[in-house]
Amino acid sequence: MAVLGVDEMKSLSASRDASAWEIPMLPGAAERLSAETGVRLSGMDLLDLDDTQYRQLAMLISSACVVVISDNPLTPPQQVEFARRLGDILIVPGVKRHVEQPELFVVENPAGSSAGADFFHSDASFLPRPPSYSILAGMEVPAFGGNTMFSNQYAAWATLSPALQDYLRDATARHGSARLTDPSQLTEGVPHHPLRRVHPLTKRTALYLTSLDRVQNIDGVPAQESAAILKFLYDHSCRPENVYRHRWMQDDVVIWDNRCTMHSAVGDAVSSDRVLHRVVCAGEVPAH
Ligand SMILES: O=C(O)CCC(=O)C(=O)O
Ligand SMILES: [Fe+2]
Repeated sequence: MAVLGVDEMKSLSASRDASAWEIPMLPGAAERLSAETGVRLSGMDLLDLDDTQYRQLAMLISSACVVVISDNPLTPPQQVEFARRLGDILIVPGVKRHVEQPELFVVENPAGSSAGADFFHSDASFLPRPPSYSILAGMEVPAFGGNTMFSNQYAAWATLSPALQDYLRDATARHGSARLTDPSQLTEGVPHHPLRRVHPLTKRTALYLTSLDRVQNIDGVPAQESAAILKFLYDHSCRPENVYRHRWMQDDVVIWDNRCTMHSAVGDAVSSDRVLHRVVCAGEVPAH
């Protein structure tokens, strides 16, 4: 049953708040994917967990930022059913939906093309309550090309200087999306989210950011100063040592927590058609 040992789970959270970790009593085996970020679970049927195990899985995702579950082929209804165990389903405005399963967004990259979202971002931060988990299922996976990368935004925060952490302590920034051409899709207006975000489950502090075309101006800070600081924070977050790069295998289910990670496709050419199905869970108003 037990997968990661207590000491290993604690060391995953490095010297930062080790109390954030719970020991997941999940079936199968677990393996850490990098020093800071990511755990792979194998030998587990994710449709066959009890409520306690779902809670532990949620805590594991929120602690490791991203969890890869191997060998779990999912039909669209099964993926939605699974996502519901992690939270309410969120329908993100402005993205193309699966015809039969409107909760699903289809990522489709024909052979030879490159994945579109090849810049680090946090999903749908233009919403007042951005998504918590995003669940991406590998339906058709190329032999090479089209990896997905994940940053660790807890580590990004923890490695800022105390002076910069202080500067950002109560800072908020306006979020938007160039993709949303119809502003009526944003019924509650453009949100201002804290840059320092305390995760509701782990209670750890993360740097909450998205791509620089979607996070605009730190409130109350002159435009040039804000742009320079946001660029520094973004580059700081996306440094290779703060990133896990995932090479997709058929039937991988990859779940990340948008409250503590950014992600980016690698924009190289895929060797064959690449099809991924995404469902996202509703989150809460970001708090600091
Ligand atoms: O294509 C990818 O690897 C990432 C897609 C993405 O950003 C998403 O599904 O939210
Ligand atoms: Fe995304």
